[in-house]
Amino acid sequence: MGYRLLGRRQTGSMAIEAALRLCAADWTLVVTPRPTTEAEMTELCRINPRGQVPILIHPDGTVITEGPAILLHLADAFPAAKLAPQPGSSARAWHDRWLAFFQANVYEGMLRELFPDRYTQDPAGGPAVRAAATDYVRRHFLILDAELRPRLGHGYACGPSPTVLDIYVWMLCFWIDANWLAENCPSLDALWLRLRPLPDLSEVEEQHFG
Ligand SMILES: N[C@@H](CCC(=O)N[C@@H](CS)C(=O)NCC(=O)O)C(=O)O
Repeated sequence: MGYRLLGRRQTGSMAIEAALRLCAADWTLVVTPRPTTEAEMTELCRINPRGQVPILIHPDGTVITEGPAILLHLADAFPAAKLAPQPGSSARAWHDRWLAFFQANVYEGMLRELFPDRYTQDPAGGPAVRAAATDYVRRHFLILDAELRPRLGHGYACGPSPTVLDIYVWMLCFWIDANWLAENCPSLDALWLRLRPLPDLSEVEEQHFG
């Protein structure tokens, strides 16, 4: 039996689907709608106590959650796909630093934009949480844009072929205002536009946003 990915459209499973395709893994998607009842939530929490997707189940049954952990596992398990620099190298340290940076700041900030009421006990506080989150997300996009600017002459963040860092950035670019991105983050916008037509990525885009 291969990998099983629990995910659904327009969620963090988008990057995992792209990586599974790029490494030609044996996998199936288990479409997992957002739980709507307590029983469904209890069931999902048996697998991931956070009740969130994406969840990758390894062929040996090991449960892997947290997008970057899943992506780095796939990069290491399928080295021929060159989805990350060699483990232990300084290039890998740089790569993992910015992957972690993007999850901790951008992805989590986007969750505050999407679900502001979860981040305040003030019943009227949602709009202020959302506005602050939008600023926060944009500030961190600008930091990564400046970091990538001198590197993209190589093609992608780490050289001539995309790594899971590029794939993660590709996914999160769908969740930010495209006009703001084009006007303020020329490096990330150029990277996004270079990644979108790649065959595996464009098929995943179609499944999530088509
Ligand atoms: N820290 C997790 C976050 C995963 C996450 O927020 N998943 C969202 C979909 S993109 C989810 O399942 N949300 C449902 C909920 O929180 O109720 C990761 O980086 O993978």
